[in-house]
Amino acid sequence: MADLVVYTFSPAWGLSSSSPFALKLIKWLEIAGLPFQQKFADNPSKGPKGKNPWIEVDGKRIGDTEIIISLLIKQSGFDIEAELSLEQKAISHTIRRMLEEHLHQVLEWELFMHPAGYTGMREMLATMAPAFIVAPLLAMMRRHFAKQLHARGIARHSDAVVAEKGKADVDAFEALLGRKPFLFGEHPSMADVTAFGLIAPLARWPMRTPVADYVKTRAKLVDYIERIDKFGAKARGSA
Ligand SMILES: N[C@@H](CCC(=O)N[C@@H](CS)C(=O)NCC(=O)O)C(=O)O
Repeated sequence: MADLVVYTFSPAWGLSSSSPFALKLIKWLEIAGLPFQQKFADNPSKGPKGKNPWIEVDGKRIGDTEIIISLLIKQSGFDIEAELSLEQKAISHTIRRMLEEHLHQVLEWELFMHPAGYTGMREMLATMAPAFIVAPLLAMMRRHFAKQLHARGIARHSDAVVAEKGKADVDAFEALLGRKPFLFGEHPSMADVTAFGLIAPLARWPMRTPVADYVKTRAKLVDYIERIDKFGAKARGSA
């Protein structure tokens, strides 16, 4: 396979990136055992879809983890869900959509709208950017996310309702996981690597936001995230 470069947000909270979608893609690549180089790009507007992450392969830039992974499955022949039944694949798809299209909104809301998340983001940015830029950059990011999250719907609710909605996703996911090591048994599926992307930041970040605090009380879920974190070959090249 041609050289693969993965552009992601910088590492955070002991994770290889602060971006849930980058964590998902990197975990999939690690499990596939495909070599890649991770480069940091904290401005998503530089990506082909204006979102992070994206890849560069064969001189082409490709955005969106679903499209990227479909392409890499075709190129490499590795399919993480090859052993799953059609029904299991459908369940995996449904769980992934819940996490990506709903829990992701709650996560962004906690990072940019909740005061504890916002303060934590300010501290994180202060380690990455010159001091004079931090306040205006963060204010710009908050305006951007306030608009986006209002358009998507989540920011129209009270803080308490957003927290309940996020916790409902966490509870549903935990019930589906049950006592299994991964959702469909001994090997992670697409839904598991997506859960790693979405839930690991909530389990790891130090900010006291409601859904992240809740995740940290779910011992089984925290163990599950640690299990996925250790799963897969370390195929990453130097940053
Ligand atoms: N469907 C996309 C979603 C990517 C996405 O939402 N990325 C977030 C970071 S986790 C982003 O770039 N947000 C910046 C923005 O929306 O302006 C994928 O699968 O890659």
